[in-house]
Amino acid sequence: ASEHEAMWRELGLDLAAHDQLLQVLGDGYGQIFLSQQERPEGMEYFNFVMSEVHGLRIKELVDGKAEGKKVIGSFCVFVPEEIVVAADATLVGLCTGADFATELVDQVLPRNTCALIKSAFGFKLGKVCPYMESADMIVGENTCDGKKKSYETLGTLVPNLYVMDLPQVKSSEGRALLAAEYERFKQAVEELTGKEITAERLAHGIQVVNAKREALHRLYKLRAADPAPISGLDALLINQVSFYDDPVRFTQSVHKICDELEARIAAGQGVAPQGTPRLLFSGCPMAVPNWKLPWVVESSGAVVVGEESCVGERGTRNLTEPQGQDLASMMDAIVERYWKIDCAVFTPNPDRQEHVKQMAADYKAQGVIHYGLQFCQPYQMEALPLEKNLEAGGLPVLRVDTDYGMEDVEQLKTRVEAFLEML
Ligand code: BJ8
Repeated sequence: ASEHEAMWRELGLDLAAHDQLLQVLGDGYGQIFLSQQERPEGMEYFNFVMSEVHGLRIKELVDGKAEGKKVIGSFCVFVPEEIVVAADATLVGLCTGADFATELVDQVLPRNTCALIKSAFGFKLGKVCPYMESADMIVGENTCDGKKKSYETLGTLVPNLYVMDLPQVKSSEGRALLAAEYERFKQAVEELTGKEITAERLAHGIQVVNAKREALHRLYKLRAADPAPISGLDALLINQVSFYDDPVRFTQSVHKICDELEARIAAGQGVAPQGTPRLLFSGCPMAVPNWKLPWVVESSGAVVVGEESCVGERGTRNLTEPQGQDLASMMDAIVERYWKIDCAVFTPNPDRQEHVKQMAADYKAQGVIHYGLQFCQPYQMEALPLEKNLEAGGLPVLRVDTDYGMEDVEQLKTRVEAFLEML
């Protein structure tokens, strides 16, 4: 029995189901990650984090709660972490990348709901997510129709749902809505934590979160090298861990691995030989433990060099850069920073196309794999014009629509191999 069993029971987890989940997670991790060749030594830290993702990290959160440190869960990169950190609370990602308790989910959501939404419900209904159970507040956001309508149901399943409204058009009215919603969120966080968010505290929140993003920017840049110094799988994992880990410790660990990657690049070392086909991912977020597509791609003889995704550069591209050190300037900088996120729920959304092109050029990708989750209308709708635009510029695109099931792995492998041959 795990030393954490009492804690899990106290959080209300279904221990038998939870054991089963950890077993599957551990097996999948071993098969997909630990079997990779030439992994950087710095990945040891992330192995450890993953092995303790429901253990030590939850213990840290629970211990923090005993001292009054609140936990806030979110499903979207529009929830400003700066504000949460400013109130000495912890933001954790609740998006999930695996099917669970599917029979229970089918009783509350239509079958044609995307796997990401279903997964969050499966983890709640199956009582296997210690993050969800330890959250003092869960933030839902009005983005795609699937998410915003499903929060009406989620609100009946969790006691502490807070819904954030978001604009869909980048107009001045849209920006004003975002600013008003961030102000309302700031007040809600102050109420939850009992801490007033002063200019000094917010400056600290901005500094901590920017430092995390800058560490990731350093990692992204190093992936431009050929041979690639780190696999796409490991880089994705680091992005995924950024949603759970303590931000300061995470930042240090990313810099540490970057030091190692720099040395590798200087020595001409990589995870795959020079000249290995290089691909860019673009599309829906890949939440932990969704490793299917990069695993298929990298076991087919290619290397993934970037993710145009919210678990990737769409989520971390911009920094919060206040013009002044007063509260109003900082809040305005936060609005400005998130306003630039080019999620497909916005209409129109031309920046995303430019970012995909820019990333492909920066990381010397020879092709783009568009990753759409089945039933995700925003990203599936954008995939077609994006494909046309990129191919007109000479960049081949493979459009993949899939879910979290493993039934299509062989078929995906065949398609990826055929795509690689034509590069
Ligand atoms: S900012 S991408 S994290 S909303 S896959 S649930 S869109 S039907 S996740 Fe997202 Fe925020 Fe946008 Fe990023 Fe809906 Fe599509 Fe499902 Fe999705």
